[in-house]
Parts: sequence; structure tokens; C-alpha cells
Amino acid sequence: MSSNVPCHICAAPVQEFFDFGRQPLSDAFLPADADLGQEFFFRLAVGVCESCTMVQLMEEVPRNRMFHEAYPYHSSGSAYMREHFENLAKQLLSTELTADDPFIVELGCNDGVMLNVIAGHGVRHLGVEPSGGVADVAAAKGVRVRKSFFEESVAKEILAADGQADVVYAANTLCHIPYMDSILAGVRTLLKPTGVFVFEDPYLGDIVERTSFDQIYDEHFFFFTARSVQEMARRNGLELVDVERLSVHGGEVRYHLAPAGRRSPSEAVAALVAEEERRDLAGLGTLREFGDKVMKIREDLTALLEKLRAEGRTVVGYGATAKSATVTNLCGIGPDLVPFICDTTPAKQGRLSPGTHIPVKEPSAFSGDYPDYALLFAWNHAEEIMAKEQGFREAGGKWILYVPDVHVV
Ligand code: DWN
Ligand code: SAH
Repeated sequence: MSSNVPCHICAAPVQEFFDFGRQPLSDAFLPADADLGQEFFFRLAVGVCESCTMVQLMEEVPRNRMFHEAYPYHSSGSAYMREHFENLAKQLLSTELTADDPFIVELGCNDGVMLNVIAGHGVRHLGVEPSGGVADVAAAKGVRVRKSFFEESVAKEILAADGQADVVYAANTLCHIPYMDSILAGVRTLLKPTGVFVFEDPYLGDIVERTSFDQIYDEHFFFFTARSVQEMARRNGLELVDVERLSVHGGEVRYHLAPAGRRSPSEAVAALVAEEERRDLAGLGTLREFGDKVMKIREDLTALLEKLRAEGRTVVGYGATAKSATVTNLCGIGPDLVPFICDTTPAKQGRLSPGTHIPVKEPSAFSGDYPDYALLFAWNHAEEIMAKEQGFREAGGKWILYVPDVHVV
């Protein structure tokens, strides 16, 4: 175990608390004829900063390996998430975007799931998205996109071309970016003094409470809390002024940051920081206990899958999520236990899952001949998927879930 990695926020030592071992890139689905010997692996381990309490990965994967032309995740793949982002867009339009000719910049706009609503209202906007394929999908919807990684130099160019922004927004993107100083300097450069930086990401409090360890993978570098975000903001001339708990993706928090001294922090901020303190959320004891629970899930899940195989039952994976790479690689689940995973994403179909090489197939492979059990890797979309797949239940099928523990429904 190494404990001398400097924190990406404050440079104090980061204390490692869990090692997932050798892991592949979670969204690197391989062509069926790929040279498997060439696959990229890294050591996935997490630690907590002794000083600012930010939970983060111990090793960083170069960004171009993860986010590129063929990045396969399309945000619009879930009806529930489309609705979530439509609601957020409407909320911003009626609160922060009411000045004359307002301007909003979104970091990691992906396929335009949020900005296409803003564009539909004729509001000035710009998406900054390095993954070319999904950026093209956004552009085809009428979203104005710049294909690049957001960082300070890019913020200066946007400022020169478009002027200051009323809102900078990022969903499930800020936690992907280790070079936070450059990002927050860029946000400060771009924001009007009266503007706001709003971002939402998986919440460490929910990950620990539900043992949703599969939120930990290459792309997710930081695991935020109100306390660590407060410190991160303070170091960069910003202030945490509001927090909202969200139920999407298994539990997130939406943070609102304003230039320091410009807005008064809401009571919700102090309340969440106090709750984290009470739970000792960033304490090594709490985090090591989380690690013990992960090992218990690993043991229970492999035992269940091996038992079902011995009984001659069929099990199919549902949702080739980025999260599933952590689960399958940690538990050693390959095609011998789960012969295929079905997924609606064309860019994943016909390919092999990273590291464990489970074939990914179209949803028709599932509904054409229902298995006895479906292992729900997309558990964060359980409600939507179970409603859609009622036929599976009616045919006697059962869902296997592994969060917060291994259970069958
Ligand atoms: O943070 C991230 C989140 C927002 O998206 C990224 N780093 C990568 C990605 O993570 P993920 O792949 O774990 O996200 P989801 O949203 O849990 O992925 C759902 C997967 O399941 C997609 O591949 C689409 C698929 N799916 C399906 O086959 N049928 C989804 C639904 C709703 C369905 O009905
Ligand atoms: N906002 C979407 C997409 C999340 S996936 C949603 O919530 O569903 C994370 C996205 O961040 C990817 O599309 C990836 O290309 C993008 N990304 C990664 N690094 C980035 C950076 N430095 N600037 C802007 N976007 C980035």
C-alpha cells in the first residue's frame, strides 16, 4: 500500500483505504476480434486526503485514453435521465438565466441531453465536450458544441469569443477531472460576478451508505462530499452556497458554487456538512469498513452465481455499464458465469466487456429467450428497466441485485 500520493486538491498526503487491483478502462469495449494481449490495465485504488478530506483515486489514467471519438456512453439512453435533465434545464431557465441575453456553458454535455432543451428555448449556450462522437450527436440536435477538454486556456478562449457566463453547469463530469485547479480557474474566468457554477456528481455519503462500490472506476476520479467541495471551492476563490440531494445514479448531490462573498450559503450546506461530520464520513475507520462490505458483496455474488451455474440456471447481465467493469473484474465474473450482457447502446453491442470479455448483445437477445435470472448492472435505472421488462417477471424471471447487498427480487 502506498500512502504518499499528494492530494489533487491540496497536495497533502492521501491515505489509501481500498485496492480493487488490476482493472481495465470501464468504457473500453473491445471488438470481438481484438488482440486481447493489448488491453490497457491500471491499478484502481482509492484513498482519502488527510487534510481536505477529498476521496480520490490513487492513480490517474491519461484522459485521452478514456474520452475520445469512440466514447460509447450516450446520456440520452435513459428516459428517466432525459426527464431529469429537462427539469434541470427548466429550473435554470426560470432562475439563473433570466437576465438579458443570458449565456450558459456546460462541461461534458455529451449527446446534448440537457443543452438541447436550452437550445430549444433559444438561449445562448455552449457545450464543451472532448468525446467527438457524442459531441456530433449533440450538434445534430442543434446544440452549439466545442470539441475539447475544458481547462483554463479553453475558458479564456470562450470568454474572448462569447463573453462571461451566467451559469457554468456540469453533470457527472467534474468528478471525472483530476486537474481541478485548471478547471476552477477556468470557471472563475468565465463566470459573471453574479453567476453560479452548478454541478452534480455521485455523493460519497450514498456510496458508503449503499456500498455502491461500482461507482469507483477509472473515469470517476473524485468522490465528493459537502465538506471536501467546500474546501476545494475555498482554495479557488469560490464558495459552496447550496446543496441538493438527488436520487439519480444511486444518489448524488448538486452543488452550487458562487464567487466568494457574493451569495449567502443556504442552511442546507451547514446541515449536510454537520451530517457528514456526525457520520465521520471521511474517517479511515468508516472507509475501511466500507472496504470490508465490498469484499462481502464480492464473496456473496460469486457464491450465488456459482451456485446457479451448478444448478443449471441461466443468468444474463443487464446493462453494460461502466460500473459493471468494476464488479466483473473485482469478482472474476466472465462468460462462464454470465454468457452475455444486453444493452441498448449500439456502440457497445457486438463487442466484449473490458477485462472480462463478456459479449454485449442487443436487448432482443434477452427478450427472445428469457434467462432464469438477470444480473442488473444498471441498478441505478432499476425502476425504468423493471417497468419495461415486465414480461421477464411474468415469465418467472428474477433480478439479481448486489447493492446494498446481494439479493434476488
Ligand atoms: O459518470 C458516468 C455516467 C453518467 O455514465 C460516466 N462515467 C459513464 C456512464 O456510467 P454508466 O455506464 O455506469 O452509466 P449508466 O447510466 O448506469 O449506464 C446504463 C447502461 O445501461 C447504458 O449502457 C445503457 C444501458 N441501458 C439499457 O440497456 N437499457 C439503460 C437503460 C435505461 C435501459 O433501459
Ligand atoms: N453530462 C452527461 C455525461 C456524463 S459522462 C451526463 O450526466 O450524462 C462524462 C462526460 O465528461 C463525457 O462525455 C466526457 O467526454 C466528458 N469530459 C471528460 N473530461 C472533460 C473535460 N475536461 N471537459 C469537458 N468534458 C469532459
